[in-house]
Amino acid sequence: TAFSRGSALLTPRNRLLSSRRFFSSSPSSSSSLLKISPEVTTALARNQPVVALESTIYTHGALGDDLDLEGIVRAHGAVPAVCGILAGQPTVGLTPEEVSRMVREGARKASRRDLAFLSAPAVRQGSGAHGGTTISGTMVLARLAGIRVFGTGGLGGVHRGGEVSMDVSADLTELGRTRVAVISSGCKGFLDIPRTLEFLETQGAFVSTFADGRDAAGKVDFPAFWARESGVPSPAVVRDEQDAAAIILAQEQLGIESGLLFANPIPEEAGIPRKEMEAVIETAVREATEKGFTGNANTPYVLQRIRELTQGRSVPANKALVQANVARAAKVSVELAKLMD
Ligand code: PSU
Ligand code: MN
Repeated sequence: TAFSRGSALLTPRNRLLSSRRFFSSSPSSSSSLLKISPEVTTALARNQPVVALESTIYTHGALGDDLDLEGIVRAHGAVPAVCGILAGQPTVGLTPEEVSRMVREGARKASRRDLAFLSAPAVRQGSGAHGGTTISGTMVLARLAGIRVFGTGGLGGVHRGGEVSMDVSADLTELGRTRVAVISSGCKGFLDIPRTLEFLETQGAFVSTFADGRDAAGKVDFPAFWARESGVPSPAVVRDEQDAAAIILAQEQLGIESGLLFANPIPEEAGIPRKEMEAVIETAVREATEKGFTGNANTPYVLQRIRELTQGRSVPANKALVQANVARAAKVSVELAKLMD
């Protein structure tokens, strides 16, 4: 995705090569390995709204099979594009049947670092393991396909104690280098939110929160997944989807390659207050450390433990927030398509 990087340095021959590789009319041509579904290919070619969806939420989320995120995207007039690695084939626009197969047969959790490893079978026309792509992995695939907007649950971040363990999600560095707009309920509430925001600032990622009529002057919290409030003010605030679309387009017109985060607080009626969650979170995080759940096993373990400790109450909240984020992402993608018309 080395679009127009230092074009002054290109010789005419290099310019020709680079324009063939990166500016040809079909967005899929930037990667011959990536499979993009016909529906998504057509929508992108026509500049119609498309929303990327991650597959980790299905393969590692255990939120049930009635999320219907694709239905939500379609109901708002956009085309859904579930991203993941199906039997060794990196894919944008997985069908519901393909996603079910991944869930049934089991998938590896795949962030940026895992993509080539899991996709190597397709290079040799063979078949391999499934990869449920995280926010990081999904952003990479979405960007390669030319998708600008991605709706999901909660961003990964700097883990509590991360200043010692150095457990910092690849989602954060991805936002630093991959121009995709992510709509999430802030970051997962068991993380170190102030440090997560510091890290995103250093990475040059735009971070904002939808105000939804609240006073925008420094009073809007960056949300904490299950809770609307975090005690940490959002670095920026956006009013609505039209605002978000204009920011996304400005970033593109300026040629800034970093990503953008639009936090969408959990719907009021579905939220679990921060105070209530705090004790549960502390237990889950402590146990994960004691039992040695490090690396990419940490987040799934903590989420699973929180589910048990809340007697399942965290699940409907998680579902409601993902669905609201995906609806919002679809609206943003529709506004973006209007602006680009
Ligand atoms: N939902 C889950 N389990 C997960 C995630 C979401 O039920 O593991 C993912 C998201 O895909 C997010 C990722 O991108 O967790 C971050 O994981 P890590 O902290 O390992 O970077
Ligand atoms: Mn991690």
